[in-house]
Amino acid sequence: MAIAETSTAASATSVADFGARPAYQGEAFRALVEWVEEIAALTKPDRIHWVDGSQAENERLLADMVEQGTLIKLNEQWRPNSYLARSDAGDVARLESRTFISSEKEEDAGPTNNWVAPATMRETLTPLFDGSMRGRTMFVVPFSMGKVGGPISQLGVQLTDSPYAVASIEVMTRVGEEVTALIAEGSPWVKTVHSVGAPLADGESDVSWPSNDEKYIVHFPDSLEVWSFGSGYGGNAILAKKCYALRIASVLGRDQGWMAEHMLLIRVISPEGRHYHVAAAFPSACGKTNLAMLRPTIPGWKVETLGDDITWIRPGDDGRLYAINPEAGFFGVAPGTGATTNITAVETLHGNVLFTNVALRDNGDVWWEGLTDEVPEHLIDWQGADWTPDSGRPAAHPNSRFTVSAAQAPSISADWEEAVPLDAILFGGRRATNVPLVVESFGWEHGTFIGATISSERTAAAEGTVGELRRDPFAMMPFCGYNMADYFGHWIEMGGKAERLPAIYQVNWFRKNDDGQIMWPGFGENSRVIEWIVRRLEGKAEAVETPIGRIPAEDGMDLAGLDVPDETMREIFSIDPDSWLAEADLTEEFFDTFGDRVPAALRRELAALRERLQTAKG
Ligand code: OXD
Ligand code: MN
Repeated sequence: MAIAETSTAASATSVADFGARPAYQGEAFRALVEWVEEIAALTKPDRIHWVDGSQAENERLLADMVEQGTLIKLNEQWRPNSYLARSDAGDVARLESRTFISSEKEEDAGPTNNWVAPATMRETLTPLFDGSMRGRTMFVVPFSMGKVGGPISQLGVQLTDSPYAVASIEVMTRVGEEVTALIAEGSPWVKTVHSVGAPLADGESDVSWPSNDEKYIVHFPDSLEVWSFGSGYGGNAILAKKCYALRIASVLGRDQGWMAEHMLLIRVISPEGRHYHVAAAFPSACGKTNLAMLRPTIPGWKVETLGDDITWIRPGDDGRLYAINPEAGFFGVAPGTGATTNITAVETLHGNVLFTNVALRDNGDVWWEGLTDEVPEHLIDWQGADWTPDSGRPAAHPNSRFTVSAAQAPSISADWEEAVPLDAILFGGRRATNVPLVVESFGWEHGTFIGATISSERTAAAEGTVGELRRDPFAMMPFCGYNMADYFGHWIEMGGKAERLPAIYQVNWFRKNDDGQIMWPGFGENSRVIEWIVRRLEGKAEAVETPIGRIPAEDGMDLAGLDVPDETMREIFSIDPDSWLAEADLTEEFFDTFGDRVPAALRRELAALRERLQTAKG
């Protein structure tokens, strides 16, 4: 096969330069071409298509996928320029058990990651990728995380045999010629290789969602590469997202003095018109998109969206930390997104959306649980079967998704692609017990301790007793590309890299009463917590010191018009030293799983917390 040229025999409507290799000269571009050739020699695709990111190319890809049966075109009247994909039933989510950090040394991956030595892993992967793209097109997708050429941005190239992945990457990142131009000029870039692992024999017809039962999502942090095999779904296939923007980028950040975080990013505008930038880390399925698109219930306040999932942070020249959302789109969970929970997201999805595994309405539009209060009488479910409300199963897969451009959100900031100075960082988990609605840390090291101890109860625990805690430090448990304890150390170190650090807060929307009911109304009312935080930043709100941090003084938070009894508010903020001491023991056990790699500053924070709790007990 002639690698340098694109076959024009793909279809009768091919134009000569569709997918052709761009004509750059020079060493840097040659290195890219050589790598593409090397991977093609291994994977043996029928064709190579260099993606230019143009609209015409995108339209052609989508049309080809409709013809092939991978995509269903939705009714233009209800959902213009939108498509539905139905995945294989065995390929519906990120797979943490098949995700590997193949660093040279096992201790550099740490106890929270699956580790296999790089040489052994390459011995496993090479035969899998050998011929894995046969009968298919290999797409070369140059992408930028962050605006092309931006000061915090990074480049990558994904080779993939999945046109669905190409269409998704085009929404989630900036794809195209401008990126190739930067690579040709010598900008560094990261190599990512993806195959659905379903080669086609001569004349074999394709299925609508090709994949392989065997799956690997592998990161080589020492050579800055990602290799993903067997899955076409989400983070397993859009390698720019979790694989690059978190796992590989966390390694780059460690080595280069910046941070890659699993955080949403918002701008809060006070009634006086002042701007504050807040990043927030929550474990998956804790309402990140809702906070990213918050509609404040309190008059005069406004929240603008900058990002919903990932934030990259770098020290600026002025002594502050600056943040960007490296992504260009939202890959959000559909179920639970509705007019009452997140009307902004619903409005964002008016058109130009790639849906995956949601249900299809009889009118050619989509539906999922929670979109409307009224449940349609008949649907085609995510697997293509007839569905009625009596079917006894969800119509949309619980992890069904929308892929949509961030620019489409009505709440997006006009300058959302620019870096913003960070004023506050929030850490939240889903805690039935112990953790009050909001706590202000005593400073960066205490805030780092709070981030390192984020957790959620595994089961509904009785009030006052700590249940088994599922740890998710910094909400990065599945996403840190190196030893988590070293990552804690990197956070401590970053505290020395800026003169004016963001203030750090712990929040918890999910505390329950004795009857097991969540006490705080959440959603838009979370703006009251944001308001208190901003007023703290301005030095205008009162706080009281407790052993675990500072909480709002009585009457310190604006609760006007809120229907939560004083008694409940007291419970939401109550701190039981005994229960916290028990939690401190669990934290020590958790730290011990990392042995002596946990930074001394965090051990000190734990000791200081225990001391404050003992003092409070008297
Ligand atoms: C996500 C996740 O899909 O965090 O964003 O799981
Ligand atoms: Mn996420």
